[in-house]
Amino acid sequence: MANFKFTALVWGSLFVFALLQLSEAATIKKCSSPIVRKEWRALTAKQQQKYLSAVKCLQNIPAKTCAAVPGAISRFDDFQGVHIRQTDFIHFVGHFQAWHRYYLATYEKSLREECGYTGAQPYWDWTLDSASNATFLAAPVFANSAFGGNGPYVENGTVVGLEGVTGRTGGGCVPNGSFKDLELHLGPGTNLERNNQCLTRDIAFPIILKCLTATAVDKALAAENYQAFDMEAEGGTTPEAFTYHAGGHLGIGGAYGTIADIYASPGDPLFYLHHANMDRIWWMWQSQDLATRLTDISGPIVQFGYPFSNNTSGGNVTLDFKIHLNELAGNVTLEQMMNIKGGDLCYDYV
Ligand SMILES: *[C@@H]1O[C@H](CO)[C@@H](O)[C@H](O)[C@H]1NC(C)=O
Ligand SMILES: *[C@@H]1O[C@H](CO)[C@@H](O)[C@H](O)[C@H]1NC(C)=O
Ligand SMILES: *[C@@H]1O[C@H](CO)[C@@H](O)[C@H](O)[C@H]1NC(C)=O
Ligand SMILES: *[C@@H]1O[C@H](CO)[C@@H](O)[C@H](O)[C@H]1NC(C)=O
Ligand SMILES: *[C@@H]1O[C@H](CO)[C@@H](O)[C@H](O)[C@H]1NC(C)=O
Ligand SMILES: *[C@@H]1O[C@H](CO)[C@@H](O)[C@H](O)[C@H]1NC(C)=O
Ligand SMILES: *[C@@H]1O[C@H](CO)[C@@H](O)[C@H](O)[C@H]1NC(C)=O
Ligand SMILES: [Cu+2]
Repeated sequence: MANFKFTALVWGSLFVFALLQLSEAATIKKCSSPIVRKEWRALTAKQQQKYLSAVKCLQNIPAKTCAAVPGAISRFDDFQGVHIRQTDFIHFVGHFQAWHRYYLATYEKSLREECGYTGAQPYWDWTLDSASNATFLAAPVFANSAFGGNGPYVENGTVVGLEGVTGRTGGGCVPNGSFKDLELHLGPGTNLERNNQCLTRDIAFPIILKCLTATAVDKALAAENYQAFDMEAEGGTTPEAFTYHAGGHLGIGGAYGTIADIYASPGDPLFYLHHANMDRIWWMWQSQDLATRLTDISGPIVQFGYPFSNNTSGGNVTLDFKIHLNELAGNVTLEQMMNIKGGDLCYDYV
């Protein structure tokens, strides 16, 4: 009798288990335990070091894209190379946000799967640092134990960002922090041949004080539809029209800094923290009305369709528009990138 009950219990449990499996398969790729992306300063010192070590690991394992990118040496270069190759198709377009969301998730996946990182991609909420020149320089991301600070001032360098930018203060090789000895291999601009360079930064405070503020973020969050949101996030191409996307790139990169290079900017490891913050802001905007905003996507397919004009003569993006990351990851539709906790993505922000 006891034996029968036991057997019945076992078969009963197996039946329930099988049902659970079936319902799991029926729901496509559930995201039940998303990894959690946190602000840089919310990580413990140990977690910060683990992230930095994982990035260094990517910089030290061999490239996979050499056939297309002759100068690529490391997996870190692979990512930079894909951005260089796609720059003219992924900025000032309707799929700007989704492309960068996919790019970051793939970078995060490489850190985890190829470099043993167990955390999530951190973000940098620069609004916490942009009150003044001094508070900005004291931002934890610029610490010696983190990404290092500005480059020393140089009078004359190679312009990769904004020529004649007002208030530039650096331009030289970043002399401290985890990446002071980083050797970049690609760029400047569209160069995909081997060209060893250091990491440079050229902080220009006027852009930072204007663009990396809570006011700038709130303006984007108040947008009524995706296109208006994205136009606010991407801003224009002149200092008067810069918003927070350009604010991070040209405020930190100025004229001569790596992150100011529209093509080769992912050479600065801070790129990924700036863009994680941008992605978080998109998610914050979506989260205000998920029922509508998980499917709200539009905007020109051709580069510079905005800001100058809403030029959709090359077409508008829709949910079934495809994006890809060359050799790094396959084609996905914008629909697959709309939900950070569904489809192909599984992460969250705190
Ligand atoms: C890093 O070097 C720059 C340029 O010399 C300097 O301005 C900055 O204060 C240094 N940062 C740290 C944390 O030492
Ligand atoms: C800056 O350097 C470039 C290239 O070395 C040179 O052609 C140019 O004259 C220099 N400009 C100034 C203002 O020193
Ligand atoms: C902040 O830095 C800029 C240079 O980027 C400089 O022109 C300005 O005077 C500085 N402001 C203060 C209050 O130090
Ligand atoms: C482009 O579209 C945006 C958002 O829909 C709108 O605010 C803006 O006025 C339009 N610009 C032009 C030049 O039509
Ligand atoms: C609009 O985009 C097309 C490419 O689709 C381009 O040829 C044309 O010059 C653009 N027009 C304007 C006004 O920017
Ligand atoms: C793109 O969308 C805009 C706004 O909805 C519309 O005015 C335009 O005609 C569309 N263009 C194309 C090529 O579908
Ligand atoms: C990805 O999409 C592009 C453009 O639509 C297409 O040419 C290519 O064959 C696709 N690749 C795969 C693996 O589906
Ligand atoms: Cu980009």
